[in-house]
Amino acid sequence: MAKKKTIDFQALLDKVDTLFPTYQALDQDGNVVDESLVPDLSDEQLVELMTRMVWSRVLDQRSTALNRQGRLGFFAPTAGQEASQLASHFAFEKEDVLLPGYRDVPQLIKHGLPLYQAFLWSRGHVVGNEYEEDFKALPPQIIIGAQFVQAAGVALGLKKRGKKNVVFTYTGDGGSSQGDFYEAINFAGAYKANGVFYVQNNGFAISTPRDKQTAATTIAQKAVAAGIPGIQVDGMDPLAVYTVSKLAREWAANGNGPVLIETVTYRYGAHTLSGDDPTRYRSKDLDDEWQKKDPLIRFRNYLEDKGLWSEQKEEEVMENAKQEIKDAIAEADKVPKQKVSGFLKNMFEKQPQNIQEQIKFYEAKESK
Ligand SMILES: Cc1ncc(C[n+]2csc(CCOP(=O)(O)OP(=O)(O)O)c2C)c(N)n1
Ligand SMILES: [Mg+2]
Repeated sequence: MAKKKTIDFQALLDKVDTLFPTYQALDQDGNVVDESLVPDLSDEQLVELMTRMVWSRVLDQRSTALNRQGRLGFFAPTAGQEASQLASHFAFEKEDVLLPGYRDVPQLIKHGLPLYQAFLWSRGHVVGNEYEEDFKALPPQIIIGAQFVQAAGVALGLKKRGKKNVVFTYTGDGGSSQGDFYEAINFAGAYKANGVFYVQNNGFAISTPRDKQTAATTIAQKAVAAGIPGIQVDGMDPLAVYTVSKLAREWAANGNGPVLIETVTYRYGAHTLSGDDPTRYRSKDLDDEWQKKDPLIRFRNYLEDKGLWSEQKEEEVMENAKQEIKDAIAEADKVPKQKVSGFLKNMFEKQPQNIQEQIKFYEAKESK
């Protein structure tokens, strides 16, 4: 009698785990641990990247204060995620299309959205969503994962037009459980569309921990079912995030199809400032452990060793950022209060008859 087949299911799982190592260039003290992941950036570019990350930390602090003063509306804190957000964005071109989530406002501003408009978006003011024709981005998506499906469509459009540009989009660990996430990477994979898809794994979807989100050891491995490459990168390491992003962009721009990148990161603050209290689901020990991995600490150490950064330089960057934010809030305050007619006008390129009627109706009302 033939010997019956046995299957070592545990070995199947263990094998998958070996395929998705975490890419890291700098350890938490800023020492190079993998020279092959250190990008060829000029001194000026390295300083620019650090400047953007410090700027983002200041924006986070000031936005929190402004929110508490009632001068901003919706705000999703970003501190801790600077490498994941700004070092990834740094790898893309102006002509690449950004589809951000609600926490990705720093990338959107660095892609070209004027800061005062970002503040108006936070206040729910329609002028925050009025983009210049040639600005390659959509407003931040609040529906979890929805931007992934839109990104798949944009990516296919770029491909069909023969563009060497890509779309890049971000969701979170929670977003990676949504149907939209799977549908998007599957579709983009099938059509080899020009997309780079990020999952910023900050360990929590509001209060739901990562281990309740999926049994998969990494989120990067979810790429396998879509037939596309998936990479897990240390999301607190700006150099590794940049290098992986740059290579992924090149791969996708050259028509090889999309890439999924998981950045392993942490948000220090609350989920949003609309009533979340992280002390109810996170321990201080966990917070402390992640603070030691801070992307600013390790990049500061790295740059100081090269003689490219100093306390004085950082002070200067922080002061400039504070002034820029102050000016942008003043500019946002000058924008007239929004009107219903303004909302309606922003809806369609060519207004259908019923919308035209409604605009007329509200304009008459608003002029009284
Ligand atoms: C379709 C949908 N379901 C639920 C929500 C409510 N919601 C807002 S944020 C969030 C958690 C998202 O977590 P994650 O994807 O990890 O992103 P993070 O906020 O951690 O950056 C949920 C469930 C939503 N906005 N959209
Ligand atoms: Mg999350």
